[in-house]
Amino acid sequence: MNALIVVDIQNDFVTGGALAVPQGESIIPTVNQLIDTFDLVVATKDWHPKNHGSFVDNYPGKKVGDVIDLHGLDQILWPTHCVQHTQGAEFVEGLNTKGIRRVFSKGTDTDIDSYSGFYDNGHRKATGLEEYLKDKGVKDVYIAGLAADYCVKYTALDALKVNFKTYLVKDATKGVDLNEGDVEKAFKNVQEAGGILLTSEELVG
Ligand code: VGL
Ligand code: ZN
Repeated sequence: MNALIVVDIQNDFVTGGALAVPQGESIIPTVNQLIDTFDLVVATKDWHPKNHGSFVDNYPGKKVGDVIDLHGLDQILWPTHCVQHTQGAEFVEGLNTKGIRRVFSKGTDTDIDSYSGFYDNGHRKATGLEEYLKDKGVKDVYIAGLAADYCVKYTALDALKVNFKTYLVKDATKGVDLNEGDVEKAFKNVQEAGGILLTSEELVG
């Protein structure tokens, strides 16, 4: 059984959003094609409380991209984004949400961030995604969405860690690229960890 995991296609991660990924919205037609191709599609949502520990606004004098120690883990500071129940946290209009069977929230704990859709950055708490997929007999996962160099990358790395055969759909993701080359590096990291890079064409035909 295969599943498609659609990562964080939320208003704050596309043009006009608080943490806009350059051209983030451009992947939506491709992601919708993928959604039509898979029998099982799940999605993640970045879903932060408004005082989340990754938000730069909580640290006077700090700027976006600075790294702090958040309860023992390195934490990049981000603009306030994807606050629970706000418009910025909603799926982008045009995404085929009807094709999505279940949504898993992450980043809900103020004290720890969660780039991966499976586990928080300290690998302490599960979102339920692993159990859900394994209960359904899923062996292979295909990953698409935003952002390539953060949540997509870490979702893929965690998928590999918990023994899914893991595919990353290169043209169905876009990155923040805080530092030039971050997206290419992310692809390489996933590949080196055992992930398979492919294009939507190879799936949709
Ligand atoms: C993300 C930074 C902070 C992502 C989420 O979805 O890639 N990036 N929170
Ligand atoms: Zn976030």
